[in-house]
Amino acid sequence: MNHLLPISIILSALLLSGSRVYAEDGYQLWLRYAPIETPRLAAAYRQLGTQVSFPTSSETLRIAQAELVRGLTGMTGSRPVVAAAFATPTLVAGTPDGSGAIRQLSPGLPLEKLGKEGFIITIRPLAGRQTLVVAANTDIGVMYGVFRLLMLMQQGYDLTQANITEVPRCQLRLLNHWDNLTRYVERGYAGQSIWDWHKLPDYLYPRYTDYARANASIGINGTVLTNVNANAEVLTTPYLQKVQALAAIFRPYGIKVYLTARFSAPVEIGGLPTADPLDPAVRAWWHSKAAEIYALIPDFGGFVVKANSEGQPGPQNYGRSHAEGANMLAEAIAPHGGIVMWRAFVYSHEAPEDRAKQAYSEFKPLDGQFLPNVFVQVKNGPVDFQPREPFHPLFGAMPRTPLMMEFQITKEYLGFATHLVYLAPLYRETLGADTYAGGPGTTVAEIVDGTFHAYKMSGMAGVSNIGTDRNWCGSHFDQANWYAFGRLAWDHSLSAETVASEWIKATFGLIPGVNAIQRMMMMSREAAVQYMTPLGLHHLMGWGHHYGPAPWLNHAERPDWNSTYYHKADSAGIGFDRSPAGSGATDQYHAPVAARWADPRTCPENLLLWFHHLDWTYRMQNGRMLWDELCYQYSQGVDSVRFMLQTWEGLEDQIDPERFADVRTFLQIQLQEAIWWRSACLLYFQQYARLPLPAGLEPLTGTLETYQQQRFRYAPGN
Ligand code: GCW
Repeated sequence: MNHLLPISIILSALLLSGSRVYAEDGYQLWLRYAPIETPRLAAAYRQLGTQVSFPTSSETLRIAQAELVRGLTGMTGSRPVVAAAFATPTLVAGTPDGSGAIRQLSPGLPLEKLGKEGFIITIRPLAGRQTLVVAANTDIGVMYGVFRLLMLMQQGYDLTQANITEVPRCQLRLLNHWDNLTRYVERGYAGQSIWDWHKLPDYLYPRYTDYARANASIGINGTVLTNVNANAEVLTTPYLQKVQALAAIFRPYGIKVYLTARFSAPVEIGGLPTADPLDPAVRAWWHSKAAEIYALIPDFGGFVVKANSEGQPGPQNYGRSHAEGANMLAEAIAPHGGIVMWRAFVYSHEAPEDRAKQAYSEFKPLDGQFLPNVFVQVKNGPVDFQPREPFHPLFGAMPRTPLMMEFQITKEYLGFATHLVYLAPLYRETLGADTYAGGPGTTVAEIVDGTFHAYKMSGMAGVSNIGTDRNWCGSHFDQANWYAFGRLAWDHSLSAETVASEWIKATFGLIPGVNAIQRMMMMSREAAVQYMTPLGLHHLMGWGHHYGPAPWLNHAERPDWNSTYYHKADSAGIGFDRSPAGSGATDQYHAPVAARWADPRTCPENLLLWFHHLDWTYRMQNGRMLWDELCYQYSQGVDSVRFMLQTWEGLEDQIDPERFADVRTFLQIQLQEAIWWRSACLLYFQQYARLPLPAGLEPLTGTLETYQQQRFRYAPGN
């Protein structure tokens, strides 16, 4: 038959299907602006677009206005009518300086509370009618307000009641890309680096703009382009010109660029014999490097530095302290308004001290020695982005040094891209933890946002999960983690549930399954903890790539890269004794926390084996012995994934086929891998426990030997 026929059929099918012409491939993220299917709401939103007063005197305002037009058109099906001013507007947006209407309304608006980035979305009478107002002190604030307004519309929010004032709680809300100049992303599971260094600065992918837009929509205001395992070459002139091109794209979106500074750069690209921070030639080199950077990028944000950690060079190579190293860089960029984010993720080859204690031991004595434009950037927990860790003891221990929170968005230790693990519960758990730094109720969040110690600077960084994959993050649900990081950096008091529900509605629409998806997301992190590392276990993953279980790992080149270092399972029991009788890590916490965690009876059971080595027959609070409880926990983790898969399968008629199928396949992979984790870990621990699996639990599959023989040389991200 005629081979052209199928093509014409396909074409007309595409034309007829209207908005369904484009497959839902995830590229649009949470900014889909799909048609609102509730007629009443769509009509109300359409009405808002009748006369929009929105003057645009800057690129930022042009972007904000275009976003409003795009959003309203998408959601209501009709294009709003926009001009600098209408006599009787339905919606007004702007600043008191730029918009006559806002100026007129401003005596009644709490603009003084908004600072440089906050905004108001409210209803005010204007020219005899109730008008929706988006107001801010700055153009960036207006842009944030517009993004928020459109997000609320995607939630089906009733704007007739709108009375919203938002101000970010942290000043700096940054993504940290662990992207190499080769485009390989360390711990990246979403393709290559989106920075195509070779084609920069001449060729600019549209994706760079889309990236800026997505970040701005959730309030992210800075991006560190390069890996903390740094390459000095990014500081050479040709690369700085490439960075300049990206900075120009990001600027109108309120996003500054930052780079990682390799401490040995003066030697590697500067031709100096040393990088000693106290050497005058080294200091002069960094001063002139800073001047060069700021001549190209006047609003350059500053440097992130990983020094004397995992083989990276640093001041200690020259017998100098972290403070001396950080201050040398800080001095070079202070005249230009830049900052230094000096990472506290240090642990030494030589030091026999418990790895969980080393950052505190190193940095606590340096409190007060850093220049005012230095942050110490601290991971959420003291080891390394594990599925569950206690909060890092430095939070609450450095009253004179602003601490920046570092979360990981990419899921290095949480199953990579194929496991559905929603991270807001993890972020919230850390942020909500009580440090007791100022008595009960001094949360990590209040330390980080600067309120408790009256820090002059505050910030949160998230290690990005973004790459060249069409869906940006390697999986549809991983987009929720990027979204959640941004939302919580903006407002850490938001609940994980709220953030999930916002994201679901924007991503999948106002479908009946919103609650079911929210439930899956909310249980997913605990599920991963249970099938990987329950009861405070940690660092049981494969060597190097960190893929899959390897509790047997005991031959890595450093003791603290071995799983056995962390679980210490033997015939007498399991767990790392960090009580005062053991490594004493509990002593790094404020007294009430230290006392509670030092005693297995009062230590939260979800951290039990983080802090204690206990007999296999130790009695848990529910009366089970430890071995049995471990078996139940692993089993519960697998069951939760089964439940998540079933839940998703029940949503087939509510989700577009492309995304439905992708997610289902990934959940099937997650289930297989959860079963693998459970069997491999329990078979391994059973050798020491010498106890049977409790009756009624499903049998373990496979043999320990075959699990131990598996190799994954090319697992991603390493
Ligand atoms: O979690 C570990 C990772 C390393 C990473 C390091 C760090 C960038 O396995 O890949 O290096 O942390 O945070 O510096």
